[in-house]
Amino acid sequence: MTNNVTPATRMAQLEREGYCLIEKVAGESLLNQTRACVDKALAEVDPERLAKTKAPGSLIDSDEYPELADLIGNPRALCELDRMGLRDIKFWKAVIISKPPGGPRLYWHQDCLMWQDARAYSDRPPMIFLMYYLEDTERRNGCLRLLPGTHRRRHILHGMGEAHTREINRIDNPDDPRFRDYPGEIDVPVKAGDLVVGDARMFHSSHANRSSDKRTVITIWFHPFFTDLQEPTQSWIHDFMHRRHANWPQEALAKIGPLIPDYRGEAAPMLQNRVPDERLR
Ligand SMILES: O=C(O)CCC(=O)C(=O)O
Repeated sequence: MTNNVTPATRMAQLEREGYCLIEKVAGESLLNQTRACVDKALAEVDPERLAKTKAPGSLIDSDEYPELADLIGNPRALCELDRMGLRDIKFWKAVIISKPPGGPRLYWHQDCLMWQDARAYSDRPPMIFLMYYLEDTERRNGCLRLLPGTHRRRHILHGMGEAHTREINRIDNPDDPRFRDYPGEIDVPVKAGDLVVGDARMFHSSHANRSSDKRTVITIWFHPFFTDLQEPTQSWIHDFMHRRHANWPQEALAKIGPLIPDYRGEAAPMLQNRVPDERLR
């Protein structure tokens, strides 16, 4: 995609294919600050925990890392999303996913957690990801892979099990079909600082890292048009975000102020549901 792509064409691509790319959204200083946070998180993580998530690489949540607030609240990204027409966006969590040299490919999965919500069967994504890669990526060091269109269309992968279970994270079965290639898949190589915006309902994965350096992505989960989601969905996002980021200092929370969910209704939080029903065809 080139720089003369307009917000409207990006939005159309997000709706049609499930993703779009926005170039040069994080500058060198923000990238370096985020890389320092990643190094700290990787130094602190229990190696036994890393062994349990061999397929993705590190899966370190933002709970204890308020240093990520600048990236999550990055005004350049928020401005571009606004220009695309994505409004009333609320934050759920961010994850540090660092694939070490030699790290294997990731399995195909989709991350929508609210398939009971009518929004999951509409053109308006109930949940989107913002992926910032901290290194330039290509197939050799584990770039992102996507199956465009699968956010709105049933695929054979929908019947192959849920994402992020212990077994698939540990690669108990290297022949699991979720590690295979599928017709229509594309590679999404990017430059550090570019932003991939994607629909959480779309199947995605990554290539193995065959380079001698680690490859890290910060995945940030947002919910656009928050108040248009069903109340139990809003309640769950609110509850999760506030509980998991309870230790963040005010200064960090202030950097993501408009993104903080503020559900004030009475509905109990939804139960997570990763499986689409018959409404997905
Ligand atoms: O590691 C990657 O490139 C993809 C990360 C991913 O699949 C996710 O954050 O859900």
